[in-house]
Amino acid sequence: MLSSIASTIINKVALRIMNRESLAKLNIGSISYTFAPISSNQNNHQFIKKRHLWKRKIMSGKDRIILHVDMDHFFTAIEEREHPEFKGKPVVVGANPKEGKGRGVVSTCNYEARKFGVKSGMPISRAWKLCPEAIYQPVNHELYAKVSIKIMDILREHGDKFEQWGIDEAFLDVTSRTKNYDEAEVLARHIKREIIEKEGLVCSIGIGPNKLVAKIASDFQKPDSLVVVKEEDVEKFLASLPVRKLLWVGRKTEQKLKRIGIKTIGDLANYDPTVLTEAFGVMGAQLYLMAHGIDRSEVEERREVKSISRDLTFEEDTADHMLIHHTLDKLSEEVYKDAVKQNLFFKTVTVKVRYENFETHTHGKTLLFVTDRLQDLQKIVKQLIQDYLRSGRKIRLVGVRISNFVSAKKQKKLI
Ligand code: TTP
Ligand code: MG
Repeated sequence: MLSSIASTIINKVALRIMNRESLAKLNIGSISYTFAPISSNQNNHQFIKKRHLWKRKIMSGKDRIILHVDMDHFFTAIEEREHPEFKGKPVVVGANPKEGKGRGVVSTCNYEARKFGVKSGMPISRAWKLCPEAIYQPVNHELYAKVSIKIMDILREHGDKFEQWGIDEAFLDVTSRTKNYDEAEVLARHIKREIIEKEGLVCSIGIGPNKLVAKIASDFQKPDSLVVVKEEDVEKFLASLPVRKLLWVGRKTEQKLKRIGIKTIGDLANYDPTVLTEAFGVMGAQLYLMAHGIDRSEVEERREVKSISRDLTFEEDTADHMLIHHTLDKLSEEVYKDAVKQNLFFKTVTVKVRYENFETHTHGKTLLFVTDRLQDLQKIVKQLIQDYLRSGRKIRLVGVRISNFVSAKKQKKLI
């Protein structure tokens, strides 16, 4: 979330805190923070802000108003739109459940299915156990991608700045076109209505002074929600939420924080930043800032695709080299076709392997030159998978990813 400049500054501050220097000042955008020691006894500095734990001074600059829009149960909502007879019933999009013997995962499910405990990423066999009566639909990537483009085209029109964040979510900076939060709320209602009218789909919107807060707000009361968090309410809004709501806090960080008694964002905000930095390095300083709802990162359009990937879970775990190679060739073909469609040359190829015990490895190779040839891709994939096949262990899933792209247009200029 934080810009690279901000991260660099945080790095320096974190170092100063770790080196126990007497004062550390941190400037992010227009805000300046001062970490100050309260005592230096036994070389054990603690850093506090002048009033509470640290000092937060608004130096200059205009406050921003940011919207985060996230479509509700995106894939299943599209399936419901295409099949009105699904409405009101639990719907799951993902691998074929094969009456509980299926082996892939749930991509998403609608809110009716969520009541049974079904979730994204869960094995489809488990979803079947929880809700055999649900309607199970295969993933129709092509359709969802087309709808996503239309949604993004609608959203782009409503922001001074626009940034797509995933297939179904985006940030809008609406600072110059809304005088205050009330006007931003009117705009958000208009956007919700427009998406329903044009695409027949429902979304949730969060409004806040930055991307971090807007994103947490859009998730707060899903589905079909509109949550506004003004600058002055940020810390109160965040305080009772679990730390997992913060971007970058995954299960491991959550566990580590729990071990030192931190469960909520409020716990984190009140923690000694020195100890956080000692425990988590630079990430500790970032966590501390996020817990206070600080995020000066800009909304900026990134048109580039970062990577293209495809995975496949085998019908049965296998050590059959022929089958594995054949599957990887097919997956390579699929990612290759996607790259060609988008006029992309690639430089990095990565394979993913999941063994029968779910142990998962990835291994990548970056070429000296960019390529757009399927033969190159398939050859490298074969080299990369070799080490994993030697063990003779049974494999559950394989995947192929290409990244490090150069657009074909630019490439032609280079040649
Ligand atoms: P999300 O926005 O995370 O989920 P969602 O839109 O289905 O539900 P929510 O109402 O909570 O926002 O992801 C967008 C789409 O991305 C989702 O519809 C399906 C896909 N997806 C996967 O394929 N696998 C996953 O593990 C997740 C989380 C999402
Ligand atoms: Mg969504």
